[in-house]
Amino acid sequence: MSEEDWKGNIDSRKMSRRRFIKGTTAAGVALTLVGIDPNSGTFKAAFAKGASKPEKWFLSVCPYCGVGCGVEVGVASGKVVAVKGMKDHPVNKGRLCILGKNLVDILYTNDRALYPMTRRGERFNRIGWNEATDRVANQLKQTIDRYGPNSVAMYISASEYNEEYYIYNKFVKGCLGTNNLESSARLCWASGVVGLVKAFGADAPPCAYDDVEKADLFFMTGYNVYSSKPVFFRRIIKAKYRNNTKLIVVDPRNTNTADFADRHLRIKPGTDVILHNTLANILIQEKLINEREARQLTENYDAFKQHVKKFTAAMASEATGLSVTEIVETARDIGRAKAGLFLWGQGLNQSNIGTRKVTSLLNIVFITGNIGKPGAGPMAITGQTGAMGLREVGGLPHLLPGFRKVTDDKARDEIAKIWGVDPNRMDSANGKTLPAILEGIDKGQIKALWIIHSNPAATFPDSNWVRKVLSKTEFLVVQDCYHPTETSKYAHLILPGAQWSEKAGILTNSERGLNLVEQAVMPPGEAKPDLEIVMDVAKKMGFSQQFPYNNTEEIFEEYKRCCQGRPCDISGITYNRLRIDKGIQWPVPALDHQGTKRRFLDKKFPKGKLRLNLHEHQEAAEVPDKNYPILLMTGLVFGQYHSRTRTSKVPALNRAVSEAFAEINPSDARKYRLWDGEMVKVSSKRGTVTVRAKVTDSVMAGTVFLPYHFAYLAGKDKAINSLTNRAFDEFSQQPEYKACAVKIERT
Ligand SMILES: Nc1nc2c(c(=O)[nH]1)N[C@H]1C(S)=C(S)[C@@H](COP(=O)(O)OP(=O)(O)OC[C@H]3O[C@@H](n4cnc5c(=O)[nH]c(N)nc54)[C@H](O)[C@@H]3O)O[C@H]1N2
Ligand SMILES: Nc1nc2c(c(=O)[nH]1)N[C@H]1C(S)=C(S)[C@@H](COP(=O)(O)OP(=O)(O)OC[C@H]3O[C@@H](n4cnc5c(=O)[nH]c(N)nc54)[C@H](O)[C@@H]3O)O[C@H]1N2
Ligand code: SF4
Ligand SMILES: [Mo]
Repeated sequence: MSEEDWKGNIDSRKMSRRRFIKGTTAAGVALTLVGIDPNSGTFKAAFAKGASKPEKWFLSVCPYCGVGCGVEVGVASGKVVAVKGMKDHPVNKGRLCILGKNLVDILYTNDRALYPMTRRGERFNRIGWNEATDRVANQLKQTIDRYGPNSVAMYISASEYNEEYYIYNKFVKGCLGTNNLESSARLCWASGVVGLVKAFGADAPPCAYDDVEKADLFFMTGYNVYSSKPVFFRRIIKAKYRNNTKLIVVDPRNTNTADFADRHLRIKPGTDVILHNTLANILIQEKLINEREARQLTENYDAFKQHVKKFTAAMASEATGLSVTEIVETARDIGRAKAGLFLWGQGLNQSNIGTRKVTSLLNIVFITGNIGKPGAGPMAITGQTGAMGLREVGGLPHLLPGFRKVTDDKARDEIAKIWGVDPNRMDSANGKTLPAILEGIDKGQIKALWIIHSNPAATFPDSNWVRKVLSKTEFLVVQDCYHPTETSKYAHLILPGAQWSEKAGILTNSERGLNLVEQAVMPPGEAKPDLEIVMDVAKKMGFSQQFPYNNTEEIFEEYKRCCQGRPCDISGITYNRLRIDKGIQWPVPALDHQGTKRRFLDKKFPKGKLRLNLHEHQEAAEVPDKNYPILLMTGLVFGQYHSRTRTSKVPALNRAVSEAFAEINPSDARKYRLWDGEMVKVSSKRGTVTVRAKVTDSVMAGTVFLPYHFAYLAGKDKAINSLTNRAFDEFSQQPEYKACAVKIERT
């Protein structure tokens, strides 16, 4: 497939589909599938330029998306020289997408953070580890003595290993005595998880990737899987053509994913709750569901039936911009399916009503009985590679290990015992979410922030405001594997973290499967594994007893005790077992237990029955007006990742996309007299960026799409998040990245 294909050029996308279908008949499904995207099917090892032959291969997992593809890392003379997909790995069976395939290039760059550094005015000076950790320990201690434990916070990632989350948790909640341990999952899957909790009564992802081959319907909404999970998308498409599985895609944009759909519902942005409630109503009115079963499965079916009555197809058509026929036929497709998989992404989560969008989708899953059977259910594949582990270990301000809550007295006692800390030291109130932490700094309530493995100056909305807040933080520690990053620029202290392949740990993927990541090489310079840095500081603060570990395996063994008898029981997992059995899915209560592919086959749910949540639609926090007449949607592109600290170093990826652009509908281009390829100014009330116009009917008239990967390091006027709005979902506090008002002008 040509470059143009995934840049969003409509014509070439059509061609790719034609080519795909042609290939299906000619060369057979398997071969054709490689043709979806040459980079999602590669088995070949990628070698560093001029590298010698690997002397040894190590087990690993791709550090990018939540699919969690198994990787082997080839090492020669102490350096990573090759990467290949793991052939016997159940998730990817040897395949990698363009991101995973090019991992070698991210390691040996000239902007790796190699030494601790301290700020002197606008410059950073190298210091030793002893001085650096002394400083963190002293500053945290002084701040806590003066202002109390809740004046400090740690902000981590959802791309880390379970052992890392465990150490941060123990340090922040058990030793410092605050629950202000927050993670980038807030920006990513918070609404999805809160939705699951509201519906199931607990965080309860039920499905397995193997459900893909068992389904006869894929309902995929707000999810550009072609670009965001290429290896998984390949599997979806393969199943679709082999088994004739129907693919319905709901997306306002004409994405590459939508191009493969049997039915693409080009929904008016933001109106998903109306669509979902209407589909439910039609399913009920046309008797396409088994009401008796729905009543048995859910606790409030009759109230729900009453609630959705007013959502008629005519009303939904008006609100969503879809035709009555499209809506009714979609309901019938869902009603006819024997096993439907419902998959969603950020088009639902990243909205001021993200949780409502998710729960209204789950309502459809439940009333149609698409739960507790193979091939059916809500399949929540998180964005980041460590997101599931983060939830199990409790790396969030309301959780403790093993899906326990910080507000639960018994839970705190149980964990305090395992941690060897005084339970009275632990806070019984939820800690602060990232929006509240940043607000807290702005208001002077939070004095010290330690950021590990995240780049909020690039990725949080309204980034001009974020930069202002970071620059007034009294003590800001940034622990990253690169410097400079958008965020490290504001640090008082920079700590060099080892990155992927330079440290060990376990990752849980989106289907609850655990995999071992081995340390393949030593970190460069004086960089250290993130958890070692945190333990060094903890020990200097007087908590040596709590951190006696010699290696990550010992940390894992202690963490395991927190999971015994919990939904995520992993008593049957050891490092050694994971060297052989890849991707065992929790619960795994014993060593001879094979893991649990699918949950709830017995229809026994955490709270007995499932809950149908009754919600109304609400418009975005900021809607277009006279001055800012266009709706901005942001999202990802194939081949670039997040703030690009890693992917901007990879030539193969930069050949694909190396600059920011704005997809603009031809009618808007005419209106504002813009040419394809020229530089345009996109402004919101909060900021302005200058990007290249890409005129395409991939986006609807009155909307514009910008990839969010570009920020200040790409150029002063390139920070896409300087445009976005600081509006959050009412339940999950996830930002509304998919809607704000902008204007477009010629430069
Ligand atoms: N290449 C690449 N892959 C990645 C990442 C990356 O940065 N780059 N990041 C990873 C991470 S952390 C994540 S979270 C995932 C995200 O993966 P996705 O969720 O697939 O990505 P997005 O582009 O954020 O959003 C998906 C779609 O939502 C649509 N959308 C916008 N508004 C609405 C709406 O109101 N309703 C509906 N139904 N749809 C709407 C957008 O048009 C977009 O196509 O990708 C992961 N994979
Ligand atoms: N406008 C807009 N904004 C968005 C989104 C959107 O759709 N639109 N999507 C949101 C989503 S879904 C997400 S997940 C977030 C992502 O937001 P972030 O997590 O802030 O983004 P990353 O660029 O992945 O930042 C990770 C940082 O950790 C560093 N790093 C990598 N590996 C290691 C390591 O092992 N140790 C240490 N110490 N550092 C490491 C990287 O260099 C980088 O600076 O962005 C969100 N922002
Ligand atoms: S699909 Fe996701 S996990 Fe697999 S190689 Fe690509 S980015 Fe990595
Ligand atoms: Mo994400």
